[in-house]
Amino acid sequence: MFTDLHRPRYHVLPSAHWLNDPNGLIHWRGQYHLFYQYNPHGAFHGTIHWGHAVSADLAHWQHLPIALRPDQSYDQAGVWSGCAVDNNGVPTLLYTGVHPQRQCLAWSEDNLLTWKKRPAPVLAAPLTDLPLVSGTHGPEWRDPWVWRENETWYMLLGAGVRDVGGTALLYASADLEHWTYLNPILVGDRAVTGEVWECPNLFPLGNQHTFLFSPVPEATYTYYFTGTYTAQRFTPFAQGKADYGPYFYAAQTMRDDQQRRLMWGWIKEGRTNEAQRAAGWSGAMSLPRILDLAPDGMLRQTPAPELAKLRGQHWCWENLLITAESPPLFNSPCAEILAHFAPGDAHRFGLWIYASEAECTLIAFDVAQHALIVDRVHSSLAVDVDQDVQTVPLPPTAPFALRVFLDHSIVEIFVGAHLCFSTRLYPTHPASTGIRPVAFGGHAHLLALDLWTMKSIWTSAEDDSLQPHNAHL
Ligand code: DQQ
Repeated sequence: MFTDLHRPRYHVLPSAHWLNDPNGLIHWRGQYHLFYQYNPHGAFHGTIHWGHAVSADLAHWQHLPIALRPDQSYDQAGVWSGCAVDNNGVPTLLYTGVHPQRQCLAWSEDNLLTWKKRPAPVLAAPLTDLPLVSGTHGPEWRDPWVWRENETWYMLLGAGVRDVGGTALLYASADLEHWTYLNPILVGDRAVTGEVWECPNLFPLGNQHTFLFSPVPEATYTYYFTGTYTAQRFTPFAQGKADYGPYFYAAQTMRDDQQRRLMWGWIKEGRTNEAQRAAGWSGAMSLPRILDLAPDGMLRQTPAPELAKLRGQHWCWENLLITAESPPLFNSPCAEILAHFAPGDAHRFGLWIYASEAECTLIAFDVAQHALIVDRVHSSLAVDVDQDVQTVPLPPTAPFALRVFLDHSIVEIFVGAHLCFSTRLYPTHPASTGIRPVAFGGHAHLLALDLWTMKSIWTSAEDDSLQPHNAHL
């Protein structure tokens, strides 16, 4: 993979094969632990294990051995998603074993390196009278999200009420092992928010609660509600998507020792299954994002400030009048860009990225629509990658400012803290790396553009992403 133009350098991903959801996020004795759904046998979803990476500074990461394998009678088809809690000093994982889906528990006695599994699931049946949506192997109820209030543990499981909509079922326990069913905290409308909710997360944020869920069959976006959580029921008053690009799924959050609420999502691929298998790898974690709430209840997101440790050389430009003819400023597929614009008479302005004679992608503001435009129609000469134009209306207070993280095939765009848009780009030419400001139908002002080249997150000895794949066989 040394020569793989598309492989990210500063997003967490395994040395090869398949990654999906973030799992078991926990800050333990000064280290951030990031587990993830992992198939060590190929770049496709199957034989799901829990991979494990660790970071002391939220910027540089190290791979640790696989944490959980499908090795019990109750999880032999896969160790599906779940969370981590501190059970009176014992790091403890709750996850869904398949098939059928059952809620299971593992704990570590050696600082999260190896895990012991309880001989039997902690919850083998949903215990609810609600008619749950079922698949071929039984009810869909999974992805435990667990927290403690006073002396009681609570668990949410994603599920769906047949013909009604997605839901999150609430359970209680005194010891994490014996659970009683309480009620659904809310039930969605199937036509609006899907049949089944995966990966529920519920946490206090500001003076409200935020609820994250990832609905199927759409399986494309992580959604959020903000609202009140009282008497074990959640009442939403604001809602949105955690990321408006169609690749940020199954997000999970954690609180660190600075009391920050951090979120990661699974960045899916934007190319065919065959292309993923041919590449030998699929999926990556998003960058860590810090969450807070705007006064209107909308979720605000800021990339973790620790990411600045990955910055290399710095370049800046100021007060450029930009038009359709503006020349490229720089060439890089691995950079952070901070760009502040002011409108002129152009109807649309922004940046070309990954640009060459043959390929280019546009990230722009449309003035009349007050929208973010991401145009991937000419992103790649390959035929097996996603190509489209996405238009996302911006909140009225969003600035004409872009913070863009380019990491080869992954691009994460932040418009202020107001809106995130992640996308996937697979240019075919090594020369498709141009970064060029542009304005259409007139001019606009580029007040300032700061650019930093970005370094790899892996320490050199473990630089999986930069070593030939066969170094790990
Ligand atoms: N991925 C896991 C499930 C979860 C889904 C299986 C979400 O536990 O519901 O890999 O992407």
